[in-house]
Amino acid sequence: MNMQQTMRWYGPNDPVSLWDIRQSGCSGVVTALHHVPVGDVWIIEEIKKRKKQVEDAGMLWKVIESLPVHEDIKKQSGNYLKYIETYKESLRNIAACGLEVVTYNFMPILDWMRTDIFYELPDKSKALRFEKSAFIAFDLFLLKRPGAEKDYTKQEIDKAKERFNKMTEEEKEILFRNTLMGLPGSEERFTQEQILAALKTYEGIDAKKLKEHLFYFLKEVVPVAEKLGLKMAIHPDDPPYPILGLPRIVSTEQDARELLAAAPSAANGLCFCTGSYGVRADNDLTGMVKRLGDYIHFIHLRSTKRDADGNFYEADHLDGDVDMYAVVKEIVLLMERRNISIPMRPDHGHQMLDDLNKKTQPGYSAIGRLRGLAELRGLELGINRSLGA
Ligand code: DNO
Repeated sequence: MNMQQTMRWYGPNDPVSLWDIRQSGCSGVVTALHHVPVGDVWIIEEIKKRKKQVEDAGMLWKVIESLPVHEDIKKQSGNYLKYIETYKESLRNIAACGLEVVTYNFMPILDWMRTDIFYELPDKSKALRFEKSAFIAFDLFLLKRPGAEKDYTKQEIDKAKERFNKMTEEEKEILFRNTLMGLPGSEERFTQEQILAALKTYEGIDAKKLKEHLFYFLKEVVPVAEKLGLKMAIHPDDPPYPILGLPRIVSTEQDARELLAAAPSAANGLCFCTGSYGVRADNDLTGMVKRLGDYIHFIHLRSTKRDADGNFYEADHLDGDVDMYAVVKEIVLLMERRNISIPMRPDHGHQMLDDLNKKTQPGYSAIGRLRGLAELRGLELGINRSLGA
Protein backbone atom coordinates (compact mmCIF):
# COMPACT_ATOMS: atom_id res chain seq x y z
CA MET A 1 0.00 0.00 0.00
CA ASN A 2 1.42 3.39 -0.99
CA MET A 3 0.54 6.86 0.15
CA GLN A 4 -1.36 8.86 -2.48
CA GLN A 5 1.24 11.26 -3.81
CA THR A 6 0.04 14.81 -4.24
CA MET A 7 1.38 18.33 -4.36
CA ARG A 8 -0.20 21.58 -3.38
CA TRP A 9 -1.36 23.70 -6.29
CA TYR A 10 -2.31 27.33 -5.75
CA GLY A 11 -4.67 27.42 -8.72
CA PRO A 12 -4.41 28.88 -12.23
CA ASN A 13 -2.07 31.69 -11.12
CA ASP A 14 0.45 29.29 -9.59
CA PRO A 15 3.74 29.50 -11.52
CA VAL A 16 4.01 25.74 -10.96
CA SER A 17 1.57 24.24 -13.45
CA LEU A 18 -0.59 21.16 -13.17
CA TRP A 19 1.58 19.46 -15.76
CA ASP A 20 4.71 20.23 -13.70
CA ILE A 21 3.00 18.45 -10.82
CA ARG A 22 1.92 15.55 -12.98
CA GLN A 23 5.46 15.12 -14.30
CA SER A 24 6.77 14.93 -10.75
CA GLY A 25 4.80 11.70 -10.40
CA CYS A 26 1.74 12.90 -8.53
CA SER A 27 -1.66 11.31 -9.00
CA GLY A 28 -3.44 14.21 -7.40
CA VAL A 29 -3.24 17.80 -6.29
CA VAL A 30 -4.32 19.49 -3.14
CA THR A 31 -5.84 22.89 -3.70
CA ALA A 32 -8.41 25.44 -2.60
CA LEU A 33 -10.57 28.18 -4.05
CA HIS A 34 -8.13 30.84 -2.92
CA HIS A 35 -10.11 33.58 -4.65
CA VAL A 36 -13.20 33.01 -2.49
CA PRO A 37 -13.12 35.34 0.53
CA VAL A 38 -12.95 33.62 3.92
CA GLY A 39 -16.48 33.07 5.16
CA ASP A 40 -18.16 32.98 1.74
CA VAL A 41 -19.82 29.76 0.54
CA TRP A 42 -17.89 27.64 -1.96
CA ILE A 43 -20.42 27.20 -4.71
CA ILE A 44 -20.73 23.95 -6.66
CA GLU A 45 -20.05 25.56 -10.00
CA GLU A 46 -16.66 26.90 -8.85
CA ILE A 47 -15.65 23.63 -7.21
CA LYS A 48 -16.56 21.70 -10.34
CA LYS A 49 -14.64 24.10 -12.54
CA ARG A 50 -11.51 23.64 -10.44
CA LYS A 51 -11.97 19.88 -10.35
CA LYS A 52 -12.20 19.73 -14.11
CA GLN A 53 -8.98 21.72 -14.51
CA VAL A 54 -7.19 19.15 -12.36
CA GLU A 55 -8.78 16.19 -14.14
CA ASP A 56 -7.91 17.63 -17.54
CA ALA A 57 -4.28 17.27 -16.50
CA GLY A 58 -4.87 13.61 -15.66
CA MET A 59 -4.97 13.95 -11.88
CA LEU A 60 -7.52 13.88 -9.08
CA TRP A 61 -8.59 16.49 -6.58
CA LYS A 62 -9.69 14.77 -3.37
CA VAL A 63 -8.14 16.93 -0.65
CA ILE A 64 -8.90 20.58 0.06
CA GLU A 65 -6.24 22.71 1.67
CA SER A 66 -7.74 24.76 3.12
CA LEU A 67 -11.34 25.62 3.78
CA PRO A 68 -10.44 28.50 6.11
CA VAL A 69 -12.28 29.20 9.34
CA HIS A 70 -13.49 32.79 9.73
CA GLU A 71 -11.91 34.83 12.54
CA ASP A 72 -15.37 35.42 14.05
CA ILE A 73 -15.67 31.65 14.64
CA LYS A 74 -12.30 31.56 16.40
CA LYS A 75 -13.32 34.46 18.62
CA GLN A 76 -17.03 33.62 18.88
CA SER A 77 -17.76 37.20 18.00
CA GLY A 78 -19.81 39.07 15.40
CA ASN A 79 -21.44 36.79 12.87
CA TYR A 80 -19.87 33.52 14.01
CA LEU A 81 -23.14 31.57 13.97
CA LYS A 82 -23.77 32.61 10.40
CA TYR A 83 -20.21 31.69 9.43
CA ILE A 84 -20.61 28.23 10.94
CA GLU A 85 -23.70 27.76 8.78
CA THR A 86 -21.87 28.90 5.64
CA TYR A 87 -19.06 26.48 6.52
CA LYS A 88 -21.59 23.65 6.62
CA GLU A 89 -23.03 24.76 3.31
CA SER A 90 -19.56 24.70 1.76
CA LEU A 91 -19.09 21.19 3.16
CA ARG A 92 -22.32 20.06 1.48
CA ASN A 93 -21.19 21.47 -1.85
CA ILE A 94 -17.73 19.97 -1.49
CA ALA A 95 -19.20 16.53 -0.81
CA ALA A 96 -21.62 16.90 -3.72
CA CYS A 97 -18.59 17.32 -5.99
CA GLY A 98 -16.99 14.11 -4.76
CA LEU A 99 -14.15 15.55 -2.68
CA GLU A 100 -13.09 13.66 0.43
CA VAL A 101 -10.82 15.51 2.87
CA VAL A 102 -11.09 19.08 4.18
CA THR A 103 -7.96 20.58 5.72
CA TYR A 104 -8.27 23.64 7.96
CA ASN A 105 -6.50 25.25 10.88
CA PHE A 106 -7.47 27.16 13.99
CA MET A 107 -4.51 29.53 14.30
CA PRO A 108 -5.61 33.03 15.32
CA ILE A 109 -5.04 35.72 12.65
CA LEU A 110 -1.87 34.33 11.11
CA ASP A 111 -1.03 31.00 9.53
CA TRP A 112 2.58 29.79 9.43
CA MET A 113 5.30 32.22 10.39
CA ARG A 114 8.93 32.55 9.32
CA THR A 115 11.43 35.41 9.67
CA ASP A 116 13.47 34.49 6.60
CA ILE A 117 12.19 33.03 3.34
CA PHE A 118 15.56 33.03 1.55
CA TYR A 119 17.85 31.43 4.12
CA GLU A 120 20.91 30.29 2.24
CA LEU A 121 22.12 26.77 2.92
CA PRO A 122 25.76 25.68 2.40
CA ASP A 123 24.86 24.32 -1.08
CA LYS A 124 23.38 27.77 -1.99
CA SER A 125 19.81 26.55 -2.15
CA LYS A 126 17.35 28.57 -0.07
CA ALA A 127 15.10 27.51 2.77
CA LEU A 128 12.49 28.98 5.10
CA ARG A 129 13.74 29.79 8.58
CA PHE A 130 12.48 31.00 11.93
CA GLU A 131 15.08 32.95 13.86
CA LYS A 132 14.02 33.69 17.38
CA SER A 133 16.03 36.89 17.98
CA ALA A 134 14.87 38.36 14.69
CA PHE A 135 11.29 37.48 15.57
CA ILE A 136 11.57 39.11 19.01
CA ALA A 137 13.19 42.17 17.38
CA PHE A 138 10.23 42.33 15.00
CA ASP A 139 7.74 42.08 17.85
CA LEU A 140 9.42 44.67 20.10
CA PHE A 141 10.93 47.21 17.72
CA LEU A 142 9.03 46.99 14.42
CA LEU A 143 5.54 45.94 15.40
CA LYS A 144 5.89 47.61 18.83
CA ARG A 145 3.19 45.37 20.30
CA PRO A 146 2.02 46.81 23.62
CA GLY A 147 3.16 44.63 26.51
CA ALA A 148 5.34 42.41 24.31
CA GLU A 149 8.35 42.69 26.59
CA LYS A 150 6.45 40.69 29.22
CA ASP A 151 6.70 37.62 26.96
CA TYR A 152 10.50 37.51 26.87
CA THR A 153 13.40 37.21 29.30
CA LYS A 154 15.89 40.07 29.74
CA GLN A 155 18.51 37.98 28.02
CA GLU A 156 16.26 37.39 25.01
CA ILE A 157 15.45 41.10 24.78
CA ASP A 158 19.14 42.10 24.95
CA LYS A 159 19.97 39.63 22.20
CA ALA A 160 17.12 40.89 20.04
CA LYS A 161 18.26 44.48 20.57
CA GLU A 162 21.76 43.60 19.47
CA ARG A 163 20.40 41.79 16.42
CA PHE A 164 18.13 44.71 15.54
CA ASN A 165 20.88 47.33 15.84
CA LYS A 166 22.93 45.49 13.27
CA MET A 167 20.10 45.32 10.70
CA THR A 168 20.03 47.63 7.70
CA GLU A 169 16.80 49.47 6.91
CA GLU A 170 16.24 47.06 4.04
CA GLU A 171 16.69 44.04 6.30
CA LYS A 172 14.16 45.49 8.71
CA GLU A 173 11.66 45.96 5.93
CA ILE A 174 12.16 42.41 4.66
CA LEU A 175 11.78 41.02 8.17
CA PHE A 176 8.52 42.91 8.60
CA ARG A 177 7.21 41.64 5.29
CA ASN A 178 8.19 38.01 5.87
CA THR A 179 6.72 37.86 9.32
CA LEU A 180 3.33 39.24 8.33
CA MET A 181 2.87 37.24 5.17
CA GLY A 182 -0.81 36.69 5.85
CA LEU A 183 -2.74 33.85 4.36
CA PRO A 184 -1.02 31.34 2.09
CA GLY A 185 -1.89 31.91 -1.52
CA SER A 186 -2.67 35.56 -0.96
CA GLU A 187 -0.49 38.50 -1.89
CA GLU A 188 -1.98 40.60 0.85
CA ARG A 189 0.20 41.75 3.70
CA PHE A 190 -0.90 43.12 7.03
CA THR A 191 0.13 46.64 7.90
CA GLN A 192 1.34 47.46 11.41
CA GLU A 193 -1.97 49.16 12.23
CA GLN A 194 -4.01 46.23 10.93
CA ILE A 195 -2.14 43.60 12.85
CA LEU A 196 -2.15 45.60 16.09
CA ALA A 197 -5.89 46.12 15.72
CA ALA A 198 -6.42 42.40 14.99
CA LEU A 199 -4.31 41.40 18.00
CA LYS A 200 -6.42 43.67 20.20
CA THR A 201 -9.55 41.75 19.25
CA TYR A 202 -8.02 38.64 20.88
CA GLU A 203 -7.69 40.32 24.29
CA GLY A 204 -9.33 38.05 26.85
CA ILE A 205 -9.10 34.96 24.62
CA ASP A 206 -6.60 32.62 26.21
CA ALA A 207 -5.80 29.04 25.23
CA LYS A 208 -8.68 27.66 27.31
CA LYS A 209 -11.20 29.94 25.63
CA LEU A 210 -9.85 29.32 22.15
CA LYS A 211 -10.14 25.59 22.78
CA GLU A 212 -13.77 26.04 23.82
CA HIS A 213 -14.38 27.87 20.55
CA LEU A 214 -12.70 25.13 18.52
CA PHE A 215 -14.66 22.42 20.29
CA TYR A 216 -17.92 24.29 19.72
CA PHE A 217 -17.08 24.58 16.02
CA LEU A 218 -16.25 20.87 15.85
CA LYS A 219 -19.48 19.86 17.58
CA GLU A 220 -21.34 21.83 14.92
CA VAL A 221 -19.50 20.78 11.76
CA VAL A 222 -18.24 17.24 12.46
CA PRO A 223 -21.70 15.60 12.46
CA VAL A 224 -22.42 17.32 9.14
CA ALA A 225 -19.12 16.13 7.67
CA GLU A 226 -19.77 12.62 8.99
CA LYS A 227 -23.17 12.45 7.34
CA LEU A 228 -21.68 13.66 4.06
CA GLY A 229 -18.85 11.11 4.20
CA LEU A 230 -16.22 13.87 4.44
CA LYS A 231 -13.14 13.81 6.65
CA MET A 232 -11.99 16.95 8.46
CA ALA A 233 -8.23 17.30 8.97
CA ILE A 234 -6.92 20.01 11.28
CA HIS A 235 -3.46 21.33 10.54
CA PRO A 236 -1.23 21.96 13.57
CA ASP A 237 0.18 25.33 14.60
CA ASP A 238 3.34 26.41 12.87
CA PRO A 239 5.47 27.07 14.83
CA PRO A 240 3.80 24.95 17.53
CA TYR A 241 3.71 27.47 20.38
CA PRO A 242 2.06 30.83 21.18
CA ILE A 243 3.33 33.86 19.22
CA LEU A 244 2.61 37.59 19.48
CA GLY A 245 0.67 36.92 22.65
CA LEU A 246 -1.82 34.78 20.70
CA PRO A 247 -2.81 31.38 22.04
CA ARG A 248 -2.05 28.36 19.87
CA ILE A 249 -3.88 25.20 20.69
CA VAL A 250 -2.98 22.49 18.16
CA SER A 251 0.69 22.03 18.99
CA THR A 252 1.03 18.76 20.88
CA GLU A 253 -0.32 15.22 21.08
CA GLN A 254 -2.36 16.23 24.10
CA ASP A 255 -3.96 19.07 22.10
CA ALA A 256 -4.79 16.64 19.30
CA ARG A 257 -6.32 14.16 21.74
CA GLU A 258 -8.52 16.82 23.31
CA LEU A 259 -9.89 18.09 20.02
CA LEU A 260 -10.57 14.57 18.82
CA ALA A 261 -12.40 13.80 22.05
CA ALA A 262 -14.50 16.96 21.73
CA ALA A 263 -16.46 15.52 18.79
CA PRO A 264 -15.76 11.79 18.59
CA SER A 265 -16.13 10.62 15.01
CA ALA A 266 -13.95 9.25 12.25
CA ALA A 267 -14.82 12.49 10.42
CA ASN A 268 -12.96 14.50 13.07
CA GLY A 269 -9.33 14.03 12.18
CA LEU A 270 -5.85 15.37 11.72
CA CYS A 271 -3.56 16.63 9.04
CA PHE A 272 -0.36 15.10 10.34
CA CYS A 273 2.33 17.66 9.53
CA THR A 274 5.74 16.39 10.59
CA GLY A 275 7.31 19.78 9.86
CA SER A 276 5.03 21.62 12.29
CA TYR A 277 4.74 19.07 15.11
CA GLY A 278 8.43 18.22 14.63
CA VAL A 279 9.66 21.67 15.70
CA ARG A 280 8.95 20.61 19.29
CA ALA A 281 11.44 18.08 20.63
CA ASP A 282 8.74 16.83 23.03
CA ASN A 283 6.45 15.66 20.20
CA ASP A 284 7.01 11.94 19.62
CA LEU A 285 6.10 11.76 15.93
CA THR A 286 6.18 8.01 15.41
CA GLY A 287 4.28 7.49 18.66
CA MET A 288 1.66 9.97 17.43
CA VAL A 289 1.19 8.01 14.20
CA LYS A 290 0.87 4.82 16.23
CA ARG A 291 -1.57 6.21 18.76
CA LEU A 292 -3.60 8.68 16.67
CA GLY A 293 -3.32 6.92 13.32
CA ASP A 294 -7.03 6.16 13.01
CA TYR A 295 -7.64 9.89 12.79
CA ILE A 296 -4.90 10.81 10.33
CA HIS A 297 -6.58 11.73 7.03
CA PHE A 298 -3.82 13.70 5.34
CA ILE A 299 -0.04 13.82 5.74
CA HIS A 300 2.51 16.60 5.22
CA LEU A 301 6.07 15.27 5.17
CA ARG A 302 8.81 17.76 5.95
CA SER A 303 11.68 18.07 8.39
CA THR A 304 13.13 20.98 10.34
CA LYS A 305 16.45 21.44 12.09
CA ARG A 306 16.33 23.28 15.38
CA ASP A 307 19.12 24.63 17.57
CA ALA A 308 19.53 25.37 21.26
CA ASP A 309 18.53 29.03 20.78
CA GLY A 310 15.04 28.22 19.53
CA ASN A 311 15.78 28.83 15.83
CA PHE A 312 14.85 26.34 13.15
CA TYR A 313 15.15 26.05 9.40
CA GLU A 314 13.55 23.69 6.93
CA ALA A 315 16.02 20.90 6.24
CA ASP A 316 16.08 18.38 3.39
CA HIS A 317 13.12 16.05 3.63
CA LEU A 318 15.23 13.10 4.76
CA ASP A 319 17.51 15.17 7.00
CA GLY A 320 16.93 17.39 10.05
CA ASP A 321 15.33 16.38 13.33
CA VAL A 322 12.48 14.28 11.98
CA ASP A 323 13.37 10.60 11.74
CA MET A 324 11.63 10.30 8.37
CA TYR A 325 12.44 6.62 7.99
CA ALA A 326 10.74 5.79 11.30
CA VAL A 327 7.74 8.03 10.54
CA VAL A 328 7.16 6.65 7.04
CA LYS A 329 7.55 3.09 8.30
CA GLU A 330 4.89 3.73 10.92
CA ILE A 331 2.63 5.24 8.26
CA VAL A 332 3.12 2.17 6.02
CA LEU A 333 2.12 -0.07 8.93
CA LEU A 334 -0.83 2.16 9.69
CA MET A 335 -2.09 2.00 6.11
CA GLU A 336 -1.79 -1.79 6.15
CA ARG A 337 -3.76 -1.94 9.37
CA ARG A 338 -6.47 0.42 8.13
CA ASN A 339 -6.31 -1.01 4.63
CA ILE A 340 -6.31 2.42 3.04
CA SER A 341 -3.98 4.67 1.14
CA ILE A 342 -3.62 8.05 2.89
CA PRO A 343 -2.98 11.17 0.79
CA MET A 344 0.38 12.80 1.38
CA ARG A 345 2.29 15.71 0.02
CA PRO A 346 5.95 16.64 0.33
CA ASP A 347 5.60 19.81 2.35
CA HIS A 348 7.67 22.73 1.15
CA GLY A 349 11.01 22.34 -0.58
CA HIS A 350 14.14 24.36 -1.06
CA GLN A 351 14.46 26.96 -3.77
CA MET A 352 17.16 25.45 -5.95
CA LEU A 353 18.51 25.08 -9.51
CA ASP A 354 16.43 27.06 -12.03
CA ASP A 355 13.89 27.99 -9.38
CA LEU A 356 16.45 30.32 -7.78
CA ASN A 357 15.63 32.72 -10.61
CA LYS A 358 11.86 32.32 -10.47
CA LYS A 359 9.18 33.81 -8.30
CA THR A 360 7.17 31.05 -6.65
CA GLN A 361 5.09 30.81 -3.51
CA PRO A 362 7.51 30.66 -0.55
CA GLY A 363 8.18 26.98 0.15
CA TYR A 364 6.33 25.86 -2.97
CA SER A 365 8.85 25.92 -5.80
CA ALA A 366 8.65 22.96 -8.20
CA ILE A 367 12.15 21.51 -8.09
CA GLY A 368 12.68 21.49 -4.32
CA ARG A 369 9.38 19.73 -3.79
CA LEU A 370 10.11 17.33 -6.62
CA ARG A 371 13.37 16.42 -4.89
CA GLY A 372 11.52 15.89 -1.61
CA LEU A 373 8.82 13.80 -3.25
CA ALA A 374 11.33 11.67 -5.15
CA GLU A 375 13.27 10.93 -1.97
CA LEU A 376 10.15 10.14 0.01
CA ARG A 377 8.79 7.91 -2.74
CA GLY A 378 12.01 5.93 -2.77
CA LEU A 379 12.02 5.69 1.00
CA GLU A 380 8.47 4.35 1.01
CA LEU A 381 9.21 1.82 -1.71
CA GLY A 382 12.25 0.56 0.20
CA ILE A 383 10.25 0.23 3.40
CA ASN A 384 7.43 -1.60 1.62
CA ARG A 385 9.85 -4.04 0.02
CA SER A 386 11.74 -4.68 3.22
CA LEU A 387 8.44 -5.45 4.94
CA GLY A 388 7.57 -7.85 2.14
CA ALA A 389 4.59 -5.69 1.17
C1 DNO B 1 2.03 25.91 5.01
C2 DNO B 1 0.84 25.07 5.13
C3 DNO B 1 -0.25 25.73 5.96
C4 DNO B 1 -1.53 24.94 5.88
C5 DNO B 1 -2.70 25.54 6.66
C6 DNO B 1 -3.84 24.57 6.66
O1 DNO B 1 2.79 25.77 4.09
O2 DNO B 1 1.14 23.82 5.58
O3 DNO B 1 -0.45 27.02 5.48
O4 DNO B 1 -1.94 24.86 4.56
O5 DNO B 1 -2.33 25.86 7.92
O6 DNO B 1 -5.02 25.20 7.02
